[in-house]
Amino acid sequence: MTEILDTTLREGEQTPYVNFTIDEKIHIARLLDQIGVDMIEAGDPSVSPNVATAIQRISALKLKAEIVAHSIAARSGIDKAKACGANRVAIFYATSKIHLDAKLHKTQEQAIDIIAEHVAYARSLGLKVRYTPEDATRTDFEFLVRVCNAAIEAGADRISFADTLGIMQPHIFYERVRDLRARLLPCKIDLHCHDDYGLALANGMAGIRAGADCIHTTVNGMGERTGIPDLAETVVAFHNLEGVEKYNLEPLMTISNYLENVSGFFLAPNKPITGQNAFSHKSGVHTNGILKDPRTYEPFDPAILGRERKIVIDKYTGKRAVQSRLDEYGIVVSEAELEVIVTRIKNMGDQRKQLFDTDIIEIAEQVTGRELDVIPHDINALLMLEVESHVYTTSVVRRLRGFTNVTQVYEITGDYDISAFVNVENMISLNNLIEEIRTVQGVKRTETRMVLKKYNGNNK
Ligand code: HCA
Ligand code: CU
Repeated sequence: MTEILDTTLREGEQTPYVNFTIDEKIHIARLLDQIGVDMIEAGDPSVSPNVATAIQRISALKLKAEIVAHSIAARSGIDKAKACGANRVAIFYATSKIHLDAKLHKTQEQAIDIIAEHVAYARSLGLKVRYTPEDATRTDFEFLVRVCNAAIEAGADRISFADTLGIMQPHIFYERVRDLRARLLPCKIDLHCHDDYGLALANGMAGIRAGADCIHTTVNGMGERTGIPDLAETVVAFHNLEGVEKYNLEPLMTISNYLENVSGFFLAPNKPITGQNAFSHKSGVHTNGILKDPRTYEPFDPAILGRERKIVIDKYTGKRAVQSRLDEYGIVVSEAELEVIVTRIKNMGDQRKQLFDTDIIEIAEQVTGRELDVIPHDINALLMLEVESHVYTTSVVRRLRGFTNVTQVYEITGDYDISAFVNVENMISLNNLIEEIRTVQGVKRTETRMVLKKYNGNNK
């Protein structure tokens, strides 16, 4: 049965400019446990006292997942892993010629001794041990087999076959994993595939086919350079394509969004599974198919992720898509009117990049000559803002007061630091205002609440 080790908290925190707080790490670990990942690599305790504390706190949660601490081959690191209460230590030591010569200044024989000694030491402390030959895919294969078997003999029950530089291709990786499986003493094989050529998940899936047991992931594919396989892509690919049903798909969007918020590392719109456009359809041919039967252009139902499909209206749009959008607003038009509306939309789309629903309704109003009062005007909304911990709340307040549409600003206690009342003409202005406020330096997170009805207090 395929296993997943998620290393958002270790490899993911190696993403340039990303650091998590201890509380954020705990929240991430809980969400990972809800998804049901088999192992959580919680950090390398030698990196900093906070990393060590986070591992300790996560270990104390007694989650279902096994908690792994990463460590270089040094007794001090292994001792820290033990002190954190981790179930397992993952000891890494590079094995490729270039790493041994240029970085570690060790011979192959010295490396074997160091690895076996530290694996045995960790075992003597009662820790389960994974050994990772870093840069394994550029390591002489015969040496790789020797070094891994030495680690297994010393007590490691897992080997992480690390494609540290992401240089593998699925067919080659398949053969390597198959050969490694055949030559290793009994152990589980993890696959740690970097995504430098965009092949990480494909390599991982090929490796699982070849007999490996576990694939490493991070939320949103974070990690050194271009990262490693994305958790959501991995879970959904294994679920839909390989029939692996043991993971809970529902929190995948939540954890992806949470990571975007706390890391400031945002997804490209075309990112598979979790990207904004993953279930958006644009051309007339596609949207027409989707409206008749979504299976025409959707590889799977977005509802399995709690997502909805979206039909983009612009110059590529066909009649059926426009009609369905007008239906959503309860606007009924004749076939002749619809044709004119579509022509105007196409003309407008030729000139402008993005069409909003208000534009479409405005066109429908012009064409039908009827007033279609479906879009709310004069909107009041309450914006809740969380401020970055290192930024003064008052400096954000000052900036907010500079926006003409912001009518009142309050510093508050609780989950958010500031609430602001805004008054805008329509939804587009509200969207634009929120976008602008989000770019204010120090604003970490916003939540918008639309005012449905306003009442005055008794003394007003
Ligand atoms: C690194 C180490 C590692 C380790 C992978 C693992 C890699 O180079 O930062 O322990 O499974 O990519 O080799 O992330
Ligand atoms: Cu890595």
